[in-house]
Amino acid sequence: MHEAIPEIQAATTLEALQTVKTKYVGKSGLVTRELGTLGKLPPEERKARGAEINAVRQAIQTALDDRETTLRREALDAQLQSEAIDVTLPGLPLPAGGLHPINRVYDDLTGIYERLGYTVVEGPEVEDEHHNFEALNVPWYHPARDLQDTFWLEDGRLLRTHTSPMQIRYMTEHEPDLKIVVRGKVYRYEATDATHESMFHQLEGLVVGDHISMADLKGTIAEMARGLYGAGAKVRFQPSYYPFVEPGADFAVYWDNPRGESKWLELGGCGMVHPSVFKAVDDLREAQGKPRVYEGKTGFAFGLGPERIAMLKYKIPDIRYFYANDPRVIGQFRGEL
Ligand code: FA5
Repeated sequence: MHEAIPEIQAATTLEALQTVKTKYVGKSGLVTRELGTLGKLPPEERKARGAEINAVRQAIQTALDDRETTLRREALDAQLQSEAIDVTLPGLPLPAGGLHPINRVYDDLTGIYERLGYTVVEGPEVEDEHHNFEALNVPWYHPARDLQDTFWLEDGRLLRTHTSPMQIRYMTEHEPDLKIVVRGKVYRYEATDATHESMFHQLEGLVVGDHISMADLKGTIAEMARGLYGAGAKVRFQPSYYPFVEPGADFAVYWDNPRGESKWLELGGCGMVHPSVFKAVDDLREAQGKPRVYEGKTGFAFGLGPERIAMLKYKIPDIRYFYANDPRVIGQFRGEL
């Protein structure tokens, strides 16, 4: 039994210690069994022998308790050690996502318009013919429908070819005065090249009120150009034709930078809202039991492609890079939100 103490000392885990404990002081352990033999001794020896065994058992129990305390403390120390956090270590960088370049340009643009008091809205990409064409003064026989080749859906609906149908939707729901910009995807069934995609984005503007003039439109586009390209930015308007405006124009921004890469950037179309559009809106409102409130109003609208701005800003030579999901392109926009 005198091996008990060295065995206890040698136990390096709580499990090993439990084994030693069972071996000596468990129910059928050596010491317990020894105590059981007392009854067979002659009475005069019993007392002395009993005291002896009890002393041994006491010594073993004390050694067991001490060892257990030690092992538990060691285990706790080890755990604390392994789970310790060194708050002085530099943090691990987390892989950050990034905003797509088109969303960055959208944020720049909508930021400019929000500061001018515009409301930013979005609308459905699946449209009906009435909102995408008819109400915008493009009847079915109109050659302008060929200008925007359309993806038709099976149920006669279509993927919107521009964001202009939101002019109709918004005016049907809201009364003037109003100032909105619409952001979203548009689709055209056309061959792709470095500057044309079959899915791209537009930013549409619409302002309606009393005595809105072409001068207001030009001032607004100029303000946007300054917001994008600084105080020296210039804008150019050239007459153009869109059935839903009269007069209509295309506008370009003179893009000037210190590296001498100045050029005119053709951005989009604009014009004064055509009276036929206001009439179509009033007709829709009337059919819904709403008052006709657009007759006699004036307004301007514009629509532009943010891809053009992003291509110049980020020096992306081909529009198709935006949507090819090549991580080498998109990865360059990580981590600087
Ligand atoms: C329109 O879509 C008119 N709805 C714009 C408008 C709104 C005029 C309100 C008047 C009043 P357009 O088809 O020109 O117009 O397209 C507008 C802009 O979208 C273009 O200037 C160009 O920047 C961009 N765009 C047109 N087609 C593509 C294409 N396939 N890929 C990328 N961008 C395109």
